[in-house]
Amino acid sequence: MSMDNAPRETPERRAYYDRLEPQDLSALWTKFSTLVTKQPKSRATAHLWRYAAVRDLLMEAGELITAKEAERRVLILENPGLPGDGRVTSSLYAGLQLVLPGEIAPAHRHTQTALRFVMEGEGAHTAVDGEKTVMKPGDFVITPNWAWHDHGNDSDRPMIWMDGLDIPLVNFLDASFAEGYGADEYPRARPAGDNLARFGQGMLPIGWEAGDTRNSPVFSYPYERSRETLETLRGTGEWDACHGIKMRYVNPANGDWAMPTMGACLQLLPRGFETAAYRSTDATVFTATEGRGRSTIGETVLEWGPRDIFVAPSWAPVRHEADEDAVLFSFSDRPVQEKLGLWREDRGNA
Ligand code: GTQ
Repeated sequence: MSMDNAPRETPERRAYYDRLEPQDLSALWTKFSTLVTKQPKSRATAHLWRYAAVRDLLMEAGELITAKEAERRVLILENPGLPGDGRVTSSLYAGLQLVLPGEIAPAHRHTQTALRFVMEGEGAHTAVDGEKTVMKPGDFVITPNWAWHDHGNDSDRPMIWMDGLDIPLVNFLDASFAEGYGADEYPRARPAGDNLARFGQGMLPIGWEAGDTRNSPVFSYPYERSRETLETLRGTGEWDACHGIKMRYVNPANGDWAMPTMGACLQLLPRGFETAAYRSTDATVFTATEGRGRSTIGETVLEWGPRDIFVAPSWAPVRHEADEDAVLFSFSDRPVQEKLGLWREDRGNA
């Protein structure tokens, strides 16, 4: 038998296979090459969601249901190759969440980890274990698993952010627990911005005992700072052929990714830059915060502008071209794959 082809089926073998099924058995040699593939064969496809189109539908949802009744008023970005599954990649979930002025999405917690990437609006907040963080476009905010969180909007404009969660991964492991707090807001524990002051300034409180460092003690990474970082590094001219200038959001307690199950990055592609083809085993969700360009993912060419969201499946070659200075936010399950010794990349000759 070869890795690629199942052994020939004979009438005797067929009759035998038919007798296995009622006994809840099957013969490995008939499905070896689909169970143990020579390389990743994702059902997920490359796809792009136009922000304007999703936004229109999300605003319609704003008239259909309150954030409170919905618990979370979100339109899920479903990968066309995984229809109906609530998945943007095989392991991850993404959605766009709307909180209207005056609304509260009530406090709850779950074993799924969440990230937020702010698309639109300013002045609304998310609270993690009773500490508010006020959000602006481009801010990256994390909600560690099992942390209480509620969202509120005291501003006078709609607030929309992208949610990324490890829902499919946690459900695959049958490890989902969730509970409501029983009140709209979890009691205020610390002043807004406390986490950033304590842990996000290149300093740590003296005598601080890290304890469980799987999640970053910083849960808000303001765009202003990340964007400035990219701009400062632009001056070095040290462009990576596959990534331009690309930074990952870090857990300052241990240098690891900010969350154990999802890794997030921000990258700058200057006007006219074309990246070399790159592939890796972590299927990745991208959104542009600034600029326009196109990404060729396998055979699919996706034209993107600000706030459009697109996804690249595992192991599909990705090339980005920037028509204007462009900034891409991205997230994937890379931290999980790295921990398990599964993560691979292929930089071609770059
Ligand atoms: O904000 O807690 O998009 O629990 C999906 C599930 C957001 C949230 C989602 C959630 C949340």
